[in-house]
Amino acid sequence: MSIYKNLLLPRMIEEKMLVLLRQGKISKWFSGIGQEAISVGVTMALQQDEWIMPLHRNLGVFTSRNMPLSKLFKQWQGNKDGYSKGRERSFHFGNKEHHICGMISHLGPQLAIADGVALAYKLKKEQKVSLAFTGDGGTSEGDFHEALNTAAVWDLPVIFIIENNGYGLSTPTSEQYRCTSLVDKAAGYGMDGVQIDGNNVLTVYDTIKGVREYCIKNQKPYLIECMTFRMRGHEEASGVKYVPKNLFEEWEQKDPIKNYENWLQEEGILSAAAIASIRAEIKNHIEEELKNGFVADKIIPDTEEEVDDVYASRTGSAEWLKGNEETASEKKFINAISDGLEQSLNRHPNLVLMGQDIAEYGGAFKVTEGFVEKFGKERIRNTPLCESAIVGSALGLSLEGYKAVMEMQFADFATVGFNQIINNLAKIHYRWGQNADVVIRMPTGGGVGAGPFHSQSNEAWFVHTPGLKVVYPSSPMDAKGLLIAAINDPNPVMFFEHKALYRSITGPVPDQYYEIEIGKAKHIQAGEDISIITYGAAVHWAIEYAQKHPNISVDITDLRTLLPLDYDAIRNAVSRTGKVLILHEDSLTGGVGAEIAAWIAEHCYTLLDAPVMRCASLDTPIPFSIELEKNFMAYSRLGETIEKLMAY
Ligand SMILES: Cc1ncc(C[n+]2csc(CCOP(=O)(O)OP(=O)(O)O)c2C)c(N)n1
Repeated sequence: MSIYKNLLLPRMIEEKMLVLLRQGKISKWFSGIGQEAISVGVTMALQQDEWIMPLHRNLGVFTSRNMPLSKLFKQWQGNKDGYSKGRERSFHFGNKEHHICGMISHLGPQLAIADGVALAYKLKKEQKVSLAFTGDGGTSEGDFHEALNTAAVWDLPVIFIIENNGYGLSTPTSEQYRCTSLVDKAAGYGMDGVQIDGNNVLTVYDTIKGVREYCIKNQKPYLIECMTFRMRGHEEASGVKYVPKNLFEEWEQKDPIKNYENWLQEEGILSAAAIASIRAEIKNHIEEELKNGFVADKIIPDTEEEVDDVYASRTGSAEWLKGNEETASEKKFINAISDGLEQSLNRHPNLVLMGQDIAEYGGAFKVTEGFVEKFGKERIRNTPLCESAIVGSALGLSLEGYKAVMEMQFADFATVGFNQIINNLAKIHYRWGQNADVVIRMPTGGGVGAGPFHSQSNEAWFVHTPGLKVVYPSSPMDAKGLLIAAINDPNPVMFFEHKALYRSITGPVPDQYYEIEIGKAKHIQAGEDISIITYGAAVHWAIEYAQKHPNISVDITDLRTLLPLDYDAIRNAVSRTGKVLILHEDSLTGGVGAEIAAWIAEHCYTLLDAPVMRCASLDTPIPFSIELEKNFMAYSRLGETIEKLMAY
């Protein structure tokens, strides 16, 4: 009976939604009519507190988790009292209380989040699984491969559900894949799988129950291909012209609700009268909830609230560096980072490190050398070569209260995890209030003749993304304190470590655990002629220049954090000399310097005695040959730029 009610509810809601759509009361609708048995059977077979990663046709997941309909209606209308304060459409939202993680439009990224949740269950030794959905179209995405492979290699209790409804928008499966059945792919990952009738709710329910037990007992993932059909267009505006009519006729006969109703009647479980009465009851429920759902105040935008909600607030006290620390040791930049990581691992038993070759090998730069012996393979995790899945897994860990630090082997490789960083990590708190407690370490920069794909400065890509924090230390003391602060910050932090500083820069590093506040610049030295505002390795270029040119009095500010910028420090730097040079290793066009120059022009105009100048690297890819690389680097034009500025 509860299965029947749960199955009927999303169908009847959808039928109502289609009417409301025609009346212009809701904006977009992706129909799951014909596929309900999958969402409902799956959700009912799991425990209420096991995370599900649904997609756009999985209304039955939301209703079977008993989300109040009135609030769902508010969500679909873009109302403030929905699940996303009007910031997200249709099913692009989640809710921690119901253990549902909302999708982003890109589909595939959902899958790796389930890996991270399953990893958390595994580490906590909980008897639980996570479950993620994909369509047949989504199986062609790299994210599908990465997530399944990672789950298999890490022996994670995840259930992957493919809803094979024959089409990805208008693309039939014949143009989507070449294997006979999608479940055949399971073998390639070394996992088991099964293909089932997705239109039979009891088959779905029983299969998931069994597979759930298998995943928990064997600590393994499992792939289930549910054969089904989409009875309406991709979304309501897209029509169904491209689908042969006979398919609709054929699948109409296999309608999951009609068939289950017939079965219930044949078995004498429900009479026709009982069915009519359940339908009437659900209809009334929907009408009632709709009434409540339409009682909603219009959104009055509050800019402050919009901006505030981009980041999660930090709770608990911080242990700032006070300057009177009792003991300090001279350390290389790289050792300061290791120190910060090690102390954080001791401080937070829920902190997990992930990255390629970071365990026994110690990482490409040996930052985590010796960690696996101290903290074990579970917390110091070698990953397969799949940046996107690991960023997604880091987010999944965060859903279950873990902290994750991921090492990009080189900052350049963030490109293959870009979508997860930019669209999942950065936006999730604003979208539905879930934080992403993730730090991504980014060994960055050139100067070591490593060519175009091991030397890039790509911080500006991330500075442009609300929701991220971007930290870029230049000294060993700052590196340790800022890294610890980044790990304590509940938001996603991109932590840039200039590779050329790793072993060339040494400085005093307090031995104790301490934090340096994110978002605060440092005044490196006072001067009267020009102010250099800079960060990273370029701080050392500025210091060196000043030392070699005692005739010029150079004021130097190290930004330390690029998002958020310390505007007070920038204003102070401008006011000290009236002549500003912004210096960075990144290329000129669209670099962080452009943003700072624009801000100074707008806010510090009266303090200026000269135009704001920038010294940056060439607008070319970064070349391999040492001579070409030197020519590329901003450093090679620093002297002439300062002379120009001095001439004003
Ligand atoms: C990365 C990406 N590319 C393209 C799209 C546009 N798009 C949205 S849904 C969809 C088809 C998805 O098909 P499938 O995975 O089979 O799921 P279904 O809609 O059939 O349930 C496409 C191409 C998208 N959302 N994301």
